[in-house]
Amino acid sequence: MGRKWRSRAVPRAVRDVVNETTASPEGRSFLSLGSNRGDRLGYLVSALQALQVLPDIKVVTLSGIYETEPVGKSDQPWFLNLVVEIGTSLDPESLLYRVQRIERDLGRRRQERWGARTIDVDILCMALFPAWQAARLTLPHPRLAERLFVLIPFAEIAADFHITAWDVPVQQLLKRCPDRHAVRLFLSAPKLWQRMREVPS
Ligand code: A4P
Ligand code: MG
Repeated sequence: MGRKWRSRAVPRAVRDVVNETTASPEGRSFLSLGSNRGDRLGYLVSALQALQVLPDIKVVTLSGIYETEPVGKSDQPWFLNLVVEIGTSLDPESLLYRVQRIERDLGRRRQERWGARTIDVDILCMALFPAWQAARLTLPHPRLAERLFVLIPFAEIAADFHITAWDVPVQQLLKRCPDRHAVRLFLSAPKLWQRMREVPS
């Protein structure tokens, strides 16, 4: 129904393994989070805490948080961005449903495309679903290779991760990326983990 597999279906055995442990390597998935309105750090921490408590998602690794110059629409505040590795047995559409629910709960209103937002959660790629094309979702995220605000935190946590659909590791995408917008470290990953422990969810 509008959904198209461009790769082989996931074998049952693999799915069973992933269901047993959402942190298994096969279930590796990556999300990009951004905020440029209000309490940017607070929104990111709240979104991460909301992900952490979902039963079918395990937060595995966090990048640091980067402060980044806006791309696409320049007359808006700078963003805070990070990339998160999760383990999950969810299919892409179910994961999108979960992350959009978190966006809504944190007050995100879809107004202007590329405009300021309290929280944006994009799915970058999912190892079990290397290529996905549907009305509501494209994987890998079609603009991920064009953006330093994604590739710098992505390479921090998974430089060797191979994007199967494009046959290239993340570090190569970063080397080739023509983007020149500014990206600077705002909060290191250890400090972010500490912050998540301190802030009540
Ligand atoms: N959608 C399709 N594929 C995906 C995917 N892989 N992950 C659909 C998530 N969503 C996906 O997204 C619009 C629709 O895309 C969704 O309803 C979903 O069905 P949105 O989040 O509602 O709107 P958006 O974010 O304004 O649009 P879009 O196209 O996702 O924009 P981007 O590419 O996310 O860019 N500059 C800096 N420095 N940092 C940023 O974080 N973000 C943007 C938004 C622009 N400039 C930025 C940043
Ligand atoms: Mg988005």
